[in-house]
Amino acid sequence: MHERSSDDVREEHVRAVAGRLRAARAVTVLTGAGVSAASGVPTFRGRDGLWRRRRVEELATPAAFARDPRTVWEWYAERRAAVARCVPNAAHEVLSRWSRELPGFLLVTQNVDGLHERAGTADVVRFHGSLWEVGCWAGCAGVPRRWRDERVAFDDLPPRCPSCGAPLRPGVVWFGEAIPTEALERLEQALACELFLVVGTSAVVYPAAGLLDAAAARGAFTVEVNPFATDASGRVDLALRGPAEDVLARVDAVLRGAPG
Ligand code: BJW
Ligand code: ZN
Repeated sequence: MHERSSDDVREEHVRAVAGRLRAARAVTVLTGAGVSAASGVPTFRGRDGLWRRRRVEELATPAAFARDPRTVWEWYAERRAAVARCVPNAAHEVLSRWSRELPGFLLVTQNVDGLHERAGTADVVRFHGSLWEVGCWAGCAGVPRRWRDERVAFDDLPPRCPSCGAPLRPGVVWFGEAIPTEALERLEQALACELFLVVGTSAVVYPAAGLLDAAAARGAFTVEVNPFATDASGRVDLALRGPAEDVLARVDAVLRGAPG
């Protein structure tokens, strides 16, 4: 199913990462869409990343929503329905276990699909919001700023604010919008780590992509897990060139086995 396997990821590198995971007092993992690829969730910038021949940079903006909320909502409604049919894969499961078992572990995700949460990950920092939240586009005072909404079918698009009737907006972060305060408040903790893993992201979207350099500047050892080279590849201490669900499972097997 995958174009690449982790067969060409050297065992000594897998062991090196497991050793660092075991020894580190604090570990941060930044994930992107590639972590959910094996669950069947399309990535943004791969071959399957286009929706009706549009790029994410054209759809995921406040201006696109203001111009045509119905079309933007059609994209989100389709993605909700698709993600609802997906289940977490081995990468989510391993990260969930680490979040519960490794001291000082923190997961920061750019993903909005909720699969880390469904895998039972403790304390997920959501950098780009959630597909499963909405807010009032008019920002009216009659409703909270964001609330959970798990509908996968809508009578009419865009859905409307129950208080003022303005369109509801997806609870995600679009280009030009600020990262949620709750996520920014966790940055100090996220960067104060000894090991920083960047998994399944093209590392082109900022400020998320910059966390890697900020952690490295503070002394973290940095590792990339991705089947392909990315913007981050030249900036990490170690690149494991394979799919997350495979590479992380291998690291986890070493971690759980006899000390190497
Ligand atoms: C596998 C795999 C497998 C495949 N295993 N891997 C410089 C500094 C700071 C900001 C900027 C800057 N230059 C430009 C900016 C602005 C902009 C930006 O970064 N633009 C760039 C495109 C140039 N950033 C913003 O606008 C951000 N906000 C901001 O800067 O605010 C400033 C501000 C401050 C104060 C007040 C107001 C404003 C916001 C960015 C929001 C991004 N939002 C999106 C959409 C979310 C909603 C939705 O989902 O619809 O987030 S865009 C989209 O990209 C989504 C993703 O989270 C994000 C990252 O994508 P990701 O996860 O990396 O996916 P892909 O598809 O790119 O990559 C997948 C990878 O997986 C690939 O590498 C594959 O190889 C790999 N893979 N299978 C492991 N099995
Ligand atoms: Zn409203």
